Amino acid sequence: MDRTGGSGTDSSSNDYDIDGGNDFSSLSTSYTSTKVTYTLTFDDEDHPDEWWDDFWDNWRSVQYGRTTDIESFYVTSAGINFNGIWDNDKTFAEFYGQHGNKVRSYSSGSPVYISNVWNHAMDTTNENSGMSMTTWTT
Ligand SMILES: [Ca+2]
Ligand SMILES: [Ca+2]
Ligand SMILES: [Ca+2]
Ligand SMILES: [Ca+2]
Repeated sequence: MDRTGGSGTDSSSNDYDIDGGNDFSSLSTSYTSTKVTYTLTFDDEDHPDEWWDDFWDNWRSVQYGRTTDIESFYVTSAGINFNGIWDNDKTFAEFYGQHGNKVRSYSSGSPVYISNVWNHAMDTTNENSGMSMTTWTT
């Protein structure tokens, strides 16, 4: 799921006003004998507050030389590993981007919710049942 722009309030009563242009753009997969890594690229990352979004986009341009957002998770026999990008069970418009650590059990076809929080923090459960969703299948 991703906000393609627009404003509203999430299920934790956090307001958001997203400028958009932050679509999920590509998925790459890499394999080792014990691990499959999924790397997702988004056109942008949009903070729920427009002022902070401009500030953050500028900072990311300087720091990373890009405004695209790249996140990854991986699957091993232990499960699906969201270390560094787990949503901490927060909802979309939480002020601070979330970077929790979590391993979830995995079964083939498990959905991954890739925009539970605006910074593309994710989980295998949806934190934003009141919001519209876009689904991709691989
Ligand atoms: Ca944007
Ligand atoms: Ca942005
Ligand atoms: Ca969660
Ligand atoms: Ca991000």
